Amino acid sequence: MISLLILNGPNLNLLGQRQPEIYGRTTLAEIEDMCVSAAKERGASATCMQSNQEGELIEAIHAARGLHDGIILNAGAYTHTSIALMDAITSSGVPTIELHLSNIHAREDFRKKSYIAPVAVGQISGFGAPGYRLAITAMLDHLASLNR
Ligand code: CA2
Repeated sequence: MISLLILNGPNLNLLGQRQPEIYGRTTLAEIEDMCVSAAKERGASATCMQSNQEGELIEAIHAARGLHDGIILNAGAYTHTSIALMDAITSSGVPTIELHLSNIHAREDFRKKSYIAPVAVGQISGFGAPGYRLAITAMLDHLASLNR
């Protein structure tokens, strides 16, 4: 069975509690439940993790090698700063989709730079919580295309 890692970075544990005009009202727990159900409906499994620590996110990406087939990563603000996360994705070799709730290209200039994008399969940005479901579908399609 295909196994996906849904990895969320800093401050995303606060979802649904503050700034709903930007990030919506869905909590992280609701998003994680939705990811588990969406993966299951498609015959796959999803494991979810959130951390506010850059090092823990890096460890999770390293550990994903051999354990998970794909990663859906919302790296939060580390997206725009972390060469270390970029290197972790490259070294793990696990196909990764970059995900954002908001459209990072329609916001401040500093959010337009992503260190994740060059090493990701692709980017989903601006669709809110349903974007996670889109990312799961996109990842499963991508993994299937690799085996064709
Ligand atoms: O749009 C996204 O998903 C972001 O990755 C969210 C990050 C932001 O730094 C990125 O530029 C885009 C911020 C996550 C903060 O989440 C909060 C949630 C509720 C209340 C406050 C912050």
